[in-house]
Amino acid sequence: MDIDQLNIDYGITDQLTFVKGNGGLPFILISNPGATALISVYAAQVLSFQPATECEDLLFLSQKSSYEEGKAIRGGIPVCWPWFGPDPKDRDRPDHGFVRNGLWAVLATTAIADNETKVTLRFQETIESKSYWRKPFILDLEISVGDTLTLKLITRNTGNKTFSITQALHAYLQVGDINQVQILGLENSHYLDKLDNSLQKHQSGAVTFLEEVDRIYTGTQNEWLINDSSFNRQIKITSTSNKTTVVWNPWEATSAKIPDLEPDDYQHFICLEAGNVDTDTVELLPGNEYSLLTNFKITRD
Ligand code: TA6
Repeated sequence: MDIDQLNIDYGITDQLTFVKGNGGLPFILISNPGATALISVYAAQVLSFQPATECEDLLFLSQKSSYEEGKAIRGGIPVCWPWFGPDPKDRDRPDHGFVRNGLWAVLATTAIADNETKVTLRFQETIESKSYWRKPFILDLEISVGDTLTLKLITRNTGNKTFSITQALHAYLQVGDINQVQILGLENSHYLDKLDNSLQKHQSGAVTFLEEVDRIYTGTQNEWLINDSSFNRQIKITSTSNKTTVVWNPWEATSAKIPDLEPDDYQHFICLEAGNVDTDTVELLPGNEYSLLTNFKITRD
């Protein structure tokens, strides 16, 4: 991608600039009175979002991440699509689908207001993507950067046969200290414990972290609050159209097996992922579209 041409076609004076990012990948820098953000066009991944009133980023981004075509960037908000987790057909296709490992196209950039900037990225089918998934589709991600961050993932079925997907916005949310974090909004729900043969278990109180956590909460509501007393902040997340919520922290032993994480990184993030996962599949009839929308807002008492 030609960075100069992208700036000519889509740059917005005083708000949005394309730059050559890590590994030479095209990145988008947004700076408006509401917030600053960094987005990788490769993978359509928001890497950083910091409201003007905050001194810490919303997102965790690993210092050891790869920035290489074909590899996932560790941190920010990867897009998992059209399947979540391992290849559902066991055909050795990439975990979490193929769009987090591919180059997207820039469709539009807009200054919505002085303090809000919107970018729309599109994943276009390629010969390589067709080797993973042959269904005709258009996938857009709209990213709105202002006082809050909003992502809208829109799947369109452009073929003449129904297809199904699972998906998630795999947000790596930065926290000050994992031991001082609780998630509210999942009380009295059920989850499948991926660390215990996907047994169904009951969540009684707030979610806290004392060990590795890898859970799929089913039939959930669409509003969560992360209390982070170390950073003295709350992250309020709202979402639409998802019935499942994934919560993940790899803790010490699993982190040690993940080469693009530092040993103590697990203390500084949790993944809370709004999605349609496991049996919560989305079926799309020919010509139909489906949107998954999530908003992130940092608040303080
Ligand atoms: O979202 C939770 C999860 O599915 C975990 O099971 C863990 O595998 C994690 O995602 C990260 O996956 P990745 O392929 O990015 O290493």
